[in-house]
Amino acid sequence: MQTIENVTAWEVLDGRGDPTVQVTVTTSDGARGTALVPSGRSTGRHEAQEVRDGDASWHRGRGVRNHLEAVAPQLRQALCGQPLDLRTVDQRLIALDGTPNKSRLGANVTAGVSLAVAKTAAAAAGEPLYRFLNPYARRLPVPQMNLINGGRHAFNETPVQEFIILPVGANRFREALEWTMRTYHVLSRLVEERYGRHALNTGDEGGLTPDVRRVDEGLDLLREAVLKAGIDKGTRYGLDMAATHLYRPDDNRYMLDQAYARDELFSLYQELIATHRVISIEDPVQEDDLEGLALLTGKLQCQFVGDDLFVTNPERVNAAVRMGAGNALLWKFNQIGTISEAWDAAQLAKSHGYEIVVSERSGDTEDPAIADLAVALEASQIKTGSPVRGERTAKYNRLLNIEYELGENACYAGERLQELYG
Ligand code: 2PG
Ligand code: MG
Repeated sequence: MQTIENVTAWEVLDGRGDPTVQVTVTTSDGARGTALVPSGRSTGRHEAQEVRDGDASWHRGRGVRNHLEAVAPQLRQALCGQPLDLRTVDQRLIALDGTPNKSRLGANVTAGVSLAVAKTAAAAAGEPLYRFLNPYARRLPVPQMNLINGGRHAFNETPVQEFIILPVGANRFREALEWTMRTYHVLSRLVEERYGRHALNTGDEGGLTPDVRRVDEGLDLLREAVLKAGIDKGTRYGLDMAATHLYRPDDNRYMLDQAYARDELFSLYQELIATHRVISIEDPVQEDDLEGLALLTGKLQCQFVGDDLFVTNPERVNAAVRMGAGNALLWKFNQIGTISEAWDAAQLAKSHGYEIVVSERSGDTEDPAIADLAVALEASQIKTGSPVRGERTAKYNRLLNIEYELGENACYAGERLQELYG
């Protein structure tokens, strides 16, 4: 096995123009891997913590250059000369950090080092990342295509964070992508007619930004576009409620077009599942209500995805599994801060029948690695926004490349989702 020769960490920018971490790892034999770290805005309180400089004179306090300068010698001391082995490196990072939530080194730093090591190891083996991590990987995920952005990802009056289509009936990934872009263009015309030109401005994840106050209004709009695009039969719908950010703890209500008590919210979901072909709802309740998630999962036939609720943390996934809370894991490696811990969270979830939805962050970068990770994890879905911004197309184009590379061996996860949720 090769050994790590050097680790460098620099400040670069993410897709929102905020500073983020770039890490490059090199080995004595000349292998090399570079990773860029994404950053969330609708973050969960149980996520591992980013560390930023807080120096108001540099990128509004969001800089990371001073912190990187401070931790780089420690990283080099802990890792240089060590074998190029992802698990060993991740263990060393966890030990060096020494906190329960990566708040000393910063999950932005540990996630960068961990991913850069995974890429370097793949390069050293002469394999693409997905195949290095899983030699049997050949399934392309269904894109959960977020066409309308709201909540913290857009400057509009839309309380729901993400209105999503799932092209489950496509035969291949490339067809799924064509279907969704066709729908995007039809939807753009509808949105312009009804909400005005300003609603064509895109949110953080490339979705359109009409003011959609009611949940059914957004879903109706998507359905109309899907019908006009001619892909009605093979399309299902999803929502990311990001309910943590709708929740008012003082009166225990969720703020949508009106205030909803939890049981009223559940009735709304029941209605939407029955009438609007909704097969996936992410964070349907606030991040501390695993019990509510368990109730909902037992009651309704739908994919319930834990994001802020699970934070890609094996311990939280374990708690959820024991309670029967949710049936899908939203997988973001920087929520936990190392690839191996995130990998373990996915394997644990999968072993209990949970689906995996690999996800970007709203402040993402041109690093396409989650495409490889989704294929390696055999995730049935990926969520990476609308393909009209570079940090989004980076992932879709990488998936297209993987599909071409796999050739006849490639398959598409749409059928699986249809079997599960009709
Ligand atoms: C989410 C994510 C990504 P953020 O809530 O699912 O869409 O948002 O990266 O802002 O946490
Ligand atoms: Mg979410």
